Amino acid sequence: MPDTNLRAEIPASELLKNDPKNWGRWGADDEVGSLNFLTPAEALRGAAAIKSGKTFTLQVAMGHPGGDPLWPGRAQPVHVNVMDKGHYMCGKGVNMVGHAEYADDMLIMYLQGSTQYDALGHVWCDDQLYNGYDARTTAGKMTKASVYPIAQKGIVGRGILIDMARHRNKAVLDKAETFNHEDLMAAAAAQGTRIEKHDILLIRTGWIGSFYTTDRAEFYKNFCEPGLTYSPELVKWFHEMEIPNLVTDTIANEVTADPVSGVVLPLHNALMRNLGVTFTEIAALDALAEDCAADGQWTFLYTAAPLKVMGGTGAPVNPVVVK
Ligand code: UVW
Repeated sequence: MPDTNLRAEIPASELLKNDPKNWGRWGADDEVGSLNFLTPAEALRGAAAIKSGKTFTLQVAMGHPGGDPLWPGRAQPVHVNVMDKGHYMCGKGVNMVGHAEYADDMLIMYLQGSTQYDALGHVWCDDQLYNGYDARTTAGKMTKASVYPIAQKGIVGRGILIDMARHRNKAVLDKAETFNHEDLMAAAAAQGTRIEKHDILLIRTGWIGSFYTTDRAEFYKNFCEPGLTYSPELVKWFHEMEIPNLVTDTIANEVTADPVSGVVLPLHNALMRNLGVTFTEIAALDALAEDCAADGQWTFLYTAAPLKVMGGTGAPVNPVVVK
């Protein structure tokens, strides 16, 4: 378990107090934040990055026999067949005229329990969500900044993959290993590409891939994922680059605990709550990264739409990339 209960010396709001915010930028009722940067022109810029038509899907398997990668404390999904051949064999199947039979099932899971989009209101501090919405609007069911408006809009634009693990000559970044925007730009340059304004930013650390090959106790021991680390300069960079969407192959898109302040998940507040950058977590990026390294093409069309869960704090998604 990460030490999420550890009382940091500095509250998140104090740490971030001088950082930019996009609140009000797209109106008092906005619920999709930086996705507003994804205009039709950005969809065309993404389409212009298509060269071969090769397609990749970025969701991890749901209900993997070895378990699914989850934030500590969240329970594994429960997948139950409520109708199958067994029901017919013991006379409990639903009989239909013409004798067609069927299988049915249900899945009980955390909405953040697979590759998923976070709602902009998913994490907050100081009793205020993205755009200044009152945190009490989360009670019972989110009535502001839920995942539903994100699902309604959909995400289409130019994606760029930065393979931080490859850049550091590692299969997987270490626990608690950090990087910043300058590292991202250096990795992009080493890949022979450049991060452009309004790019959908995909970052590979190798972490989620390692979940399936690492002993579970070892994976969760002293839990601290590798990832981006907070600094005012990093937030300024995201603000100026107008990044609409951050996609990573980690459970929470950033180093779990900020190594300087000890604050847990400060970028959820700095980027998601304050700037409205949408977060896509637990993405499967290994196959895409292999292909990008092989053909030298690190940019592509990225498309995604989470499930339309009304009032959801997040929702599963299977993004599609076309190279
Ligand atoms: C938490 O909610 C703690 O993290 P995530 O954004 O990964 O779901």
